[in-house]
Amino acid sequence: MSRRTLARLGAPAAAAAAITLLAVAPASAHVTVTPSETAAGAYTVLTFSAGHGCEGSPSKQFTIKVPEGINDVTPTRQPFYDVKVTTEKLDKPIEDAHGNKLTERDATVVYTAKTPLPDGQRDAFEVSLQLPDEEGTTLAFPVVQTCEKGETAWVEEAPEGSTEEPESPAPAFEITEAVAEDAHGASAASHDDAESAPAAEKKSDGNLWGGVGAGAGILGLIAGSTALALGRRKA
Ligand SMILES: [Cu+2]
Repeated sequence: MSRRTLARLGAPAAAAAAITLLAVAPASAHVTVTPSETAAGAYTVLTFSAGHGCEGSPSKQFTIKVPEGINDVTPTRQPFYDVKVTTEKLDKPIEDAHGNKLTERDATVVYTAKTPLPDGQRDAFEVSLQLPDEEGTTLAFPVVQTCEKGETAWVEEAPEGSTEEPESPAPAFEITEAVAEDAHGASAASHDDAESAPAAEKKSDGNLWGGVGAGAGILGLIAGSTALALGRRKA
């Protein structure tokens, strides 16, 4: 990623607005985000979609900025892109959910196209992460779309209470009320339990291998009976 792109991602909204005024994009499409979950503290998969190039120019790269309050992201592989997560040093080390000390945080996710995405075709990128515990906050993920000719910085955030959409809005959504006892909370809790109970984990590992063995046996039986069935059909 160029120094300029990094600077652009950090650029104040006003400066970014001035720059993006030059780019004329259709009102629809844009680069958008669709979260699988929006509840505070929930694990979510964000799907970023790009609906067009830069004024007709094919897209080469999408750089997604990880907002403050999120330190760890996992991108889904995308067959048409190379994906890379860049990190940055934290001012103060923090402890993650597993008790590990973190000195760095994930700063950006960069999807680089193996073949440029033609204008008029869309593509999507998934990033999984845990949402911060900040109900009611609008979470914005600024994206820089780099094209063969030019780029579009989807980094503008609508002023508080404004109904007017900026020219190139940053993909964003609102964090909703935390869900106490849903499947997500439960799975997060059991994940933590597994981490803090190595004995239980070992036991389940044993069960897992036992399960695989049994599974292989069953597969063998199925394969055998299929062969038998095929043999019968042939005969
Ligand atoms: Cu658009």
